[in-house]
Amino acid sequence: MGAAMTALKVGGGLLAVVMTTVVYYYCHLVLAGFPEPGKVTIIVMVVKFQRLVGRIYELLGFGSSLDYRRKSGMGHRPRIGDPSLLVTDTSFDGVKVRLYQPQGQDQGGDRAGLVFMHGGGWILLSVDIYDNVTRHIAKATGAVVVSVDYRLAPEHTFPIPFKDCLNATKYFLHHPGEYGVDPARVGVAGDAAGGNLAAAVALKLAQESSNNVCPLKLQALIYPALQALDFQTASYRTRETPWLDAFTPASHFNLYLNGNDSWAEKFVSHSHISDQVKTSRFAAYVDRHLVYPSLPQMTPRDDAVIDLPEEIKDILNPYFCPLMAGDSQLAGCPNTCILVCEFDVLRDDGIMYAKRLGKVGVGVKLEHFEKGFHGILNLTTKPMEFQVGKEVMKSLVSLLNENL
Ligand SMILES: *[C@@H]1O[C@H](CO)[C@@H](O)[C@H](O)[C@H]1NC(C)=O
Ligand SMILES: *[C@@H]1O[C@H](CO)[C@@H](O)[C@H](O)[C@H]1NC(C)=O
Ligand SMILES: *[C@@H]1O[C@H](CO)[C@@H](O)[C@H](O)[C@H]1NC(C)=O
Ligand SMILES: CC(=O)N[C@H]1CO[C@H](CO)[C@@H](O)[C@@H]1O
Repeated sequence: MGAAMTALKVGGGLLAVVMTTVVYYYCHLVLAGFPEPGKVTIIVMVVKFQRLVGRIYELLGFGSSLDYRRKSGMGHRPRIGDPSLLVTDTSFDGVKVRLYQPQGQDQGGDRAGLVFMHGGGWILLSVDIYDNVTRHIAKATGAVVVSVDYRLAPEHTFPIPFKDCLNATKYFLHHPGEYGVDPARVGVAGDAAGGNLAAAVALKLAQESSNNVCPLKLQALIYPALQALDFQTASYRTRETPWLDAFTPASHFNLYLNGNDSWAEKFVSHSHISDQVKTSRFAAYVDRHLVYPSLPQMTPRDDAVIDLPEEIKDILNPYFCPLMAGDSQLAGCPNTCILVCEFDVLRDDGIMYAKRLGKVGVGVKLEHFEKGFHGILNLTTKPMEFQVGKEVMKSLVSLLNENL
């Protein structure tokens, strides 16, 4: 009995080692083109393992795999004390926020302010997980940073997360004195889904203000997700990564829209919109010509019928998908910095937005990171510290210092 048990344990252990080695080398092969493939491989393995456990968790009836992903590894990290920064959890107009106020060197009410929307596909992550990112930005720029704890989908669908971000930003713009902030130096920023929310807030504030002039000084968008019309852009087709394929953003956009992802397959196969919509001005807003100027430019039809099913009609709403804004609306946007990564299905969304904003006269800086990949902004800390992650963070900080 004892011997059998020992044999079983040794066998199991050996099997685990062999499987891990095989998976490691397999991932390594797939990831040949990536920077620092060894570390990327470990991330892929952790992500795949988490997804697998999530599925088992769901099968066993403990809850949804989303619950598991929210609870597990991506859970709450402890906050680190730091005398140079006053960190407060509070609320702005009923919206929960974490406020980072740099201490010392009193700037007499002249500080810049930055409202930050975190990434995570509108369904995951939190101000806690981004604590290091927002803390670092506040310290490196001397700006007062507001990290918005907006409510998440699928429990809270569009427009709730957007409205939370909008309300928090407006409150900050209306009470700058309380935080020593110069109201003329306030910007918004965000990564991935947070970039979508930041861009939507900037569009909305420009629309609401007089003469279409945005009260914000800057929008800084890091690999933002900006459209749900075309999941077959060049980057969607050729820049999938093991942790972000085309299906994932399609699914997340759907969860944000309707609280379920029953349309996601159709989004990916481009069968969610009719041939009419494919010839409309909305399709021209995501024309590949914007990314590859050598491709012919699409001429939209004025009479194209916009026959979207009720359930998904908001994919044309610019506050849901900022790339769907018309040129006159885009012209009201504040100065813009967009950071995109080569290994990212969302690369072209960012490039298209930069090109369209530039065409209507908005000041735009577009930075493209050859070795960057999606999610790199929060991979700057040991043990998962990437050179390119540090470069993206460094660029973001200098862009904020120069433009805010
Ligand atoms: C956001 O602001 C609007 C208008 O002031 C208000 O009606 C709404 O309740 C606010 N939402 C939250 C979550 O505070
Ligand atoms: C998904 O959400 C939409 C909009 O709320 C609803 O009409 C539809 O029935 C839902 N589909 C599923 C499969 O739950
Ligand atoms: C980093 O952020 C991205 C979203 O931009 C998210 O998908 C990823 O899970 C995050 N990684 C960690 C370790 O929090
Ligand atoms: C304590 C900690 O995690 N610090 C890291 C936070 O992120 C910055 C860059 O974004 C790193 O330089 C720090 O080491």
